[in-house]
Amino acid sequence: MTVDSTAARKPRRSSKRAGAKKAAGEPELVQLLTPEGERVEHPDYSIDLSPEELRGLYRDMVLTRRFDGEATTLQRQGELGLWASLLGQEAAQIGSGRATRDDDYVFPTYREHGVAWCRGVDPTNLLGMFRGVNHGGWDPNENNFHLYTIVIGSQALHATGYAMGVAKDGADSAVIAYFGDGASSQGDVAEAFTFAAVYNAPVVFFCQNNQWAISEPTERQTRVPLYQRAQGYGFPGVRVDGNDVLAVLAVTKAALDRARTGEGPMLIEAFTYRMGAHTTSDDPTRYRLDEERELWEAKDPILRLRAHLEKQGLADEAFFAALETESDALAKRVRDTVRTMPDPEDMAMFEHTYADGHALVDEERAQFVAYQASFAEETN
Ligand SMILES: Cc1ncc(C[n+]2csc(CCOP(=O)(O)OP(=O)(O)O)c2C)c(N)n1
Ligand SMILES: [Mg+2]
Repeated sequence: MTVDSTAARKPRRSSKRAGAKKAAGEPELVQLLTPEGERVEHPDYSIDLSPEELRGLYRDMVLTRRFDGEATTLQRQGELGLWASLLGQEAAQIGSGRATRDDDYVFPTYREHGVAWCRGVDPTNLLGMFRGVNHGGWDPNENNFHLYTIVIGSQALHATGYAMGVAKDGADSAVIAYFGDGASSQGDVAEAFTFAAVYNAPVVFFCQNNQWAISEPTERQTRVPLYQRAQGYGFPGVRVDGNDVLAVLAVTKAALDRARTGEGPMLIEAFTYRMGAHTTSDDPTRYRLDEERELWEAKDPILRLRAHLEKQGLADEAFFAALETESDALAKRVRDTVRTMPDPEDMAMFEHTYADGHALVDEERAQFVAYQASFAEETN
């Protein structure tokens, strides 16, 4: 796979160019694959993938969507407490996830199931947390993929601090911090931008602008396109078509390479759409119109790569059929594993907050013991 990474070093601002799509009233975004599945060139970012690599990206997106759909179903069946679907954001996550190197470090939110997949985290590990049977579900250092972070925006600071450490170690790896459009309003993200800029930290800020922060639209977060915020901090920002896996891969690879070679942070705004609910606890019909979703369905990240593969004769029916079988097997494995996950010990949740214990935790443990005992009394 070859990616031209010179672009991120010298961002250009030509207004008319192939591959730079502009919706009415919106700034241009980097695009290498149109919604119809046609390859277009971009003067700043290019990519040259083999048919096998293209099929690989398609496979990643299909399996991720299937896994995500299965998780939503499991929640509806009462097997998970909650699920945050990534439906619609597969290209943003697979493109950026596949751009990372093994020695890079990833700081996700709670929705980065596709990135986790690229990093080699077993999908069933993600579900343990949403079932409430573990405190996170995986060892962050095994795949350089940090634990899911629910406190909005806080991982931007963790990533920046980690990247400052990477630079001090003289390592040539990079760090990537994921966050959403809503998180961009958090103080933690602003502080992370400042520290990253001033210390020239090797961190890429990857903002998935999925147009919504629960029920708040992006226009409640910013008066300028989000990627332009970077300019005020002194590092480059770029908006990429977040439903175009090729463009996301090229732009993220360039940004990570740039960070690795000591050129500091960069902000990527992946312009995409949350096709489902915020989480399974949310009902988006209360605050947005079906027409909006339909507009975005026409830009579906998976369908456009499929169209490209078919038009170019890069994948045959046997490939798609085999992938369908593989998807079914993944869904079955996920379902079977989740249903048989052992429940944790009642008291386990008090064990890992402090290494040496804490008076408040002791008090809470005692309260919980009393609470549990109250049930025992009732049934006796
Ligand atoms: C500090 C903090 N404030 C509020 C919340 C509640 N909350 C959970 S998700 C969310 C919206 C996040 O939106 P965005 O950053 O756009 O990410 P998305 O969910 O769209 O991926 C909020 C406000 C939280 N988890 N943490
Ligand atoms: Mg959002």
